[in-house]
Amino acid sequence: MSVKYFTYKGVNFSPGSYSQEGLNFAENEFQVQDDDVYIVTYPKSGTNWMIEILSLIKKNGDPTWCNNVPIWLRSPWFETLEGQSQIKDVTPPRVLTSHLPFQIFAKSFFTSKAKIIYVMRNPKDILVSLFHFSKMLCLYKDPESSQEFLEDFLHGNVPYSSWFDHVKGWIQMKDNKNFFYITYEELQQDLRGNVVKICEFWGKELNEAQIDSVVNHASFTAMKDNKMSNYTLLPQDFMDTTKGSFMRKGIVGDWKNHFTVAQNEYFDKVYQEKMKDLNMSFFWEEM
Ligand code: PPS
Repeated sequence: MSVKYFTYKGVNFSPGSYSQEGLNFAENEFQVQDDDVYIVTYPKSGTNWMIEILSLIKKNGDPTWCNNVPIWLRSPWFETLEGQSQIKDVTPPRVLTSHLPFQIFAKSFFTSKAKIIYVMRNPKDILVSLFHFSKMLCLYKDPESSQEFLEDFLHGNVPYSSWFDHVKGWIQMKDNKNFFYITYEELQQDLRGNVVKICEFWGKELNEAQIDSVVNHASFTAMKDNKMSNYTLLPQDFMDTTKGSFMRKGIVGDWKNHFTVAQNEYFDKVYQEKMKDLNMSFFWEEM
């Protein structure tokens, strides 16, 4: 499908779900509440996995809410036009979602006591996930070839622009006590241990059985089988499930099945160049 992105303060958005006014509202007028928790991610980093985890924690491990209410209504994106109309129905403590980069995030957050959980993922796996997702979602440009998409991703010519800028922007918050960051890969390695850490960060006390329930109901299989979480309820002309599945593979390292040796070398070169001024290493680099 032919989609042309527009920019808001230099960041790409799709006209289908965003507008200049809506983004201006999200940045400058949206009122963050002190007991809000924000899931912030670059797209395809594990956003919905974290929504499911926090939905289950919010309900002390009881899956009834997750089994009956679509995931996007449980934790709307406050920068999308749909999300902005859905937020009024979210009961506190609100768990809200955003893919916004640091520099255009809701200003009122920075004077509040609200919390952010920032989820990151190996950008090579994000690229592969986004490539497949872009074929399904009417809001995103249909990729012509894997090589062209690689160039677009590395140069930030995709929705929400550059992964590098997103991570470098948000990671400045890493020492803030209201900011918790984690990777998709760490969630894969030890979901239970990280659910416990997330509960501590949020200030929620769950017993062992309740934590087990969070872990079981937030598994890839459970979410793939839950029509409230697997996005199959959306209309076909919005997300075309004949072209793929939102709950696609849910694994670490799928890039190895997609990248050529030359593409991998090129990606690594750009990655090293763009990340060299950031004095930290990421979990996926050590794997
Ligand atoms: S979006 O569209 O930006 O909100 O997408 P996002 O939710 O960030 O990322 C989608 C990818 O996350 C995978 N996913 C999971 N992996 C493991 N466990 C669970 N429970 C889970 N839920 C979602 C999903 O399959 C997408 O990754 P890929 O690699 O495409 O499979």
